[in-house]
Amino acid sequence: MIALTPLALASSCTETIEPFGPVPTPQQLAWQRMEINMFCHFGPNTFSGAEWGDGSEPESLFHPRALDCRQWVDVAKQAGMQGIILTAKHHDGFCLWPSAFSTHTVAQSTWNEGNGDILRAFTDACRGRVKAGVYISPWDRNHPAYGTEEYNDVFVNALREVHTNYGPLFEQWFDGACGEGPNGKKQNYDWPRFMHTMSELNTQCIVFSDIGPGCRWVGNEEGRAGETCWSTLNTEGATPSDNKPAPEVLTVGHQGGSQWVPAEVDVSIRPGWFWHPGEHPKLVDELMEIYFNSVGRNGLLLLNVPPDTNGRICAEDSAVLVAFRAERDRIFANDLAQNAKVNAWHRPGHKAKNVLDTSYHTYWAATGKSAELTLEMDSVTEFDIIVIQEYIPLGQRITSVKLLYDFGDGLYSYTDGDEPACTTVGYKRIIRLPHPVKWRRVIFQFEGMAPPVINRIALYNSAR
Ligand code: FUL
Repeated sequence: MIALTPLALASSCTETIEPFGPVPTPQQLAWQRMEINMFCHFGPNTFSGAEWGDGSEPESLFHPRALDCRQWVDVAKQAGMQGIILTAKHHDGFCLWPSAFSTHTVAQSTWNEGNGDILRAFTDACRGRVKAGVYISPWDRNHPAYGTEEYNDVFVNALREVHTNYGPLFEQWFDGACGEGPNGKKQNYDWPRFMHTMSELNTQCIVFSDIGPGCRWVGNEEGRAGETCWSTLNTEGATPSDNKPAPEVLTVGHQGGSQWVPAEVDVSIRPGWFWHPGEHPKLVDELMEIYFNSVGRNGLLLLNVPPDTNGRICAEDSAVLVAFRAERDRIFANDLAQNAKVNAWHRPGHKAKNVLDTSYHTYWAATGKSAELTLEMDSVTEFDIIVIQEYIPLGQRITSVKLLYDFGDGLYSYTDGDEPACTTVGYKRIIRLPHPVKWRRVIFQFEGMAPPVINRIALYNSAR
């Protein structure tokens, strides 16, 4: 007989759970766990009132009066955000850094006598406090080479310049828009080359485009992921821009899709992407709705908060963001399931009780594709919000969740008939009930393409 050391005994009791299907890279996982990031649209449009400048704007138009990128970071942090993505170049072609590959940049402006560099100020302000990312529009309505093969070189050079001289940059945002340039021609974007350049320049960077590879467009700009939202997508044969899957497909993703390309939900706090006088931010309730429909549906929320003509985030917007954070903190302060007894069949070493702790990497591994988990309390309480998190490092598996609850006189179903409470779960699913329900026992019935692996379940009462 072989004598087992305690360590060997412990490890022999913990089964290794194999991943199912595509899984996130460590960078994609870290990205998804950021949950909410800030988008900053800033450039000549901030001063002209346009949403899409046509590239003929004089460089002198761009003249922030009191630029303060540190204030953007302060606001983002107060709002609970961990990353900011700046439009270093929008469709008008104006570069917020003194690019050597354009004559339409901060260097030609009168701001700081042409010696200023917004991208530098931005990345310096972010360093050590939040992660910095960039949006660089391939569509360029100013560049004389746009519409010719030479422009692809220009664009690759600009990418090289930004990712070599600034950073580290955690996300590169490729807008899929492709319109006409100053000579009336559209560009044939060399997407394989752009993507290849990114993989050469910055292996840590999450590359956003309509179809990834780091993360994908969610198919709308209203702040809404699909009720069903897969982080997997079939990207074979597709390219960003003209040859992308239909927006409604991007909203949902593909069950069993071949690549891990999670949804990023970009939406603006204001009616426009750029700051314009006379426009106002959304209300806290609208932002909460967006939060539930994005983060609560397995997406990452990229909330645009555009700096104003001073080069600062205005008080009205930061006040709403602080209130938005306070509302999330209030709702999610008290997990009512914390002291529950948890019961479920489990794989060795991956107990059901792991769903209650807040350590990310401990999880419950179910024994079959159909699995049931019960939470039981000593007394009756009320809840109206349920948070479920699949342990996505092992893949996205769950296809439906049914919910039964009981406060003493029999089992109730949250939905009518056989309807599930939700379909996909993924990184995070937040189910909202129309009104608080009393419970002593809640039963979750999961169905998955593979046995569910869940690292968190929590119950909240939003009315408190
Ligand atoms: C779109 C652009 O056309 C808008 O101006 C904005 O930048 C948005 C985030 O993406 O494609």
